[in-house]
Amino acid sequence: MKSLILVDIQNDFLPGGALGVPEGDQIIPVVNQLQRHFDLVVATKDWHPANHGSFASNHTGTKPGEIVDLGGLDQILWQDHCIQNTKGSEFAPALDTQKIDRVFYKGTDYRIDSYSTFFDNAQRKSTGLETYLKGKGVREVYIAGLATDYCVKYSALDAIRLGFDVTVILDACRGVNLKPDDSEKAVEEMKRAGVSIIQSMALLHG
Ligand code: VGL
Ligand code: ZN
Repeated sequence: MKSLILVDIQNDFLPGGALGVPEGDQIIPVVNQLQRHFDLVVATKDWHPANHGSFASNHTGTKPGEIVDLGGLDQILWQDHCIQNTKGSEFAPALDTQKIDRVFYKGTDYRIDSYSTFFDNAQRKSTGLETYLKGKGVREVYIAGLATDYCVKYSALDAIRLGFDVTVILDACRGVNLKPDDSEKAVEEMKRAGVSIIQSMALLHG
């Protein structure tokens, strides 16, 4: 059983959004094409309360990009983004959502961030995705979405640890690239952990 995980394809991560990922919108037609090649499609939403600890606005005298301590973990601060039930947290309008079986929410606890679609950043609380996938008999997961250097990377690394066969579809992802080579480094780190990296062509015309 093969599942496609669509990571955080939300308005705030598109160009012009609160935390716009360069070219983030360009993955949408690819992702829409890919969905029909999978037995199961699930999606995640970054889903923060307004008082979330990853927002620079909730720490006095800080700016996005700075690092603070959040509950004992280093936390990069971001612009306010993906606030629950706002336009910015909705799926991108061009995303085909018909085949999405279930949506998993992350970053809901103001005290901790959650880049991975499986666990919070301290690996304490699960989103339920692991149990869900394993319950459906999924052994292979393919990952697409935003952003390559954060939520895609941490989701792929967790999926490996959880025993899935993991593939990231690179042209169906884009990175934030706070530093220009962050996405390249993320790809190297994923490869070293055992993640397969492919282009969508391999599935669409394979
Ligand atoms: C993400 C930064 C902050 C992501 C989420 O989806 O990659 N990045 N929150
Ligand atoms: Zn976030």
